[in-house]
Amino acid sequence: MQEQQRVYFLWLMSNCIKFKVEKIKSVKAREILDSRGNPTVEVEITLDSGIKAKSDVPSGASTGTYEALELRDNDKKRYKGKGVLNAVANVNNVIAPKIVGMEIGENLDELEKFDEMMLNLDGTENKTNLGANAILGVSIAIARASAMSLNLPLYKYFNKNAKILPVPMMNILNGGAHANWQSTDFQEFMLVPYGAKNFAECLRYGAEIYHELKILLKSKNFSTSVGDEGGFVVNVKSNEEPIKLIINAIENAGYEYYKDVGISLDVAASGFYKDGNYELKTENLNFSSDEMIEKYKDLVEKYKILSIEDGLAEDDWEGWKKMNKEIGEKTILIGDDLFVTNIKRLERGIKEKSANAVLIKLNQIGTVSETIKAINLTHKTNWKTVISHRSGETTDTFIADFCVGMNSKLIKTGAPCRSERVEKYNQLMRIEEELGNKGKFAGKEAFK
Ligand code: 2PG
Ligand code: MG
Repeated sequence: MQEQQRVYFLWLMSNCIKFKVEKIKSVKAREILDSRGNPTVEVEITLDSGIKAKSDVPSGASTGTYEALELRDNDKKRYKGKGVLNAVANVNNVIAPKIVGMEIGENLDELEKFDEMMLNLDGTENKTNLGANAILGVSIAIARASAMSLNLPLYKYFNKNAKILPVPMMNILNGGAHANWQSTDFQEFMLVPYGAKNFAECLRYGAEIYHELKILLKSKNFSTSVGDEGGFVVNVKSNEEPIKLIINAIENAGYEYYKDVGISLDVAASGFYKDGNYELKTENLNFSSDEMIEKYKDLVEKYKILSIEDGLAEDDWEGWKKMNKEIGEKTILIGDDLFVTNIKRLERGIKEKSANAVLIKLNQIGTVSETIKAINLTHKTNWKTVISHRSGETTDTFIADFCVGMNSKLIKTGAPCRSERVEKYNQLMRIEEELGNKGKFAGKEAFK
């Protein structure tokens, strides 16, 4: 064959392969363990071409009441009832037979078709038949398989022009349910190194401060053991003390508080909301909604807290409205348990002006497509999104790519410690490297 013909032939072949629509050859789910040693669902999809895409589903501890159902076996003889063999069987026996042989999608509309099919198969509002853990495992694996078959990095599957690297909120002091209620009532004290020049530097700031904090805690005879998200669990006497410790560590690491690195909080207030009041055990206080708002006003004034997540409980709609009116101009108010990534709750929040940002967790709603709708609505409203991990995680890095692909300027995925947390940050560094000059670190813009 002439050289020219040979080149043409090879070009033709490679394009035929590229444009050939692939079919799903097999779908296999299995039970694996998450970072807390609890079972979770893993789904593996194989395409005709031999491409294999895997996804591992995360799991929360301080879960919102209105989240889609995470199906557990409740068989007390296995994993204290936490097994997920039923969810696994739902993938293998109910979902797989429907989707094996189907063409894999090339765009998000086609992913939505798969998701809708699973929603119909389930037939309930909260995914109580098949389980959100079963459905989400398949949904993510399909998205990943589609990206692989298109030969695209995962973030580009969501948006070919994606270029924003998010600012991480790193949870370096763990309280609430993530520390077995042995520390603060507030659940998360997060470092936000938004003054760095790029993502990799941002991560360096965070890790350096994390290590300074460890030295500081040791010098004050505090424990340096870590909680579910890799942050330290410290036996302090108030919910304010960790803020002071973190500022100290920031300065010890050679950074300027607020200019280089700020602080964000996830109070996770639903966890200590009892009979209409907020029970702050660390401080021996029982606060009304109004008193909580006063407390936040004070903290925002004193420390210029960048954002407060779940400052009030998931059913305290009146309180949220008031809180947003009083401090929504001064800080970012993020709804997590309040919205549970659910369009219906989000629409109510937008109407009532309850907050100005939304925490996005795929497994709260249970499909990639529904999550995308929640993000799009939030951005359309000019509210911010924070893409989030769960306290029970695996080394699956889907949310890193998803965050970049969805143009979200903020991500929270734990401390710069423990592989299941760090892997997401490492993936963001890889994406930053790949984007090169085209990449843009969100930096302080993320909070404007
Ligand atoms: C939260 C999350 C993640 P969990 O409350 O924001 O940090 O915790 O996964 O336990 O709900
Ligand atoms: Mg939260």
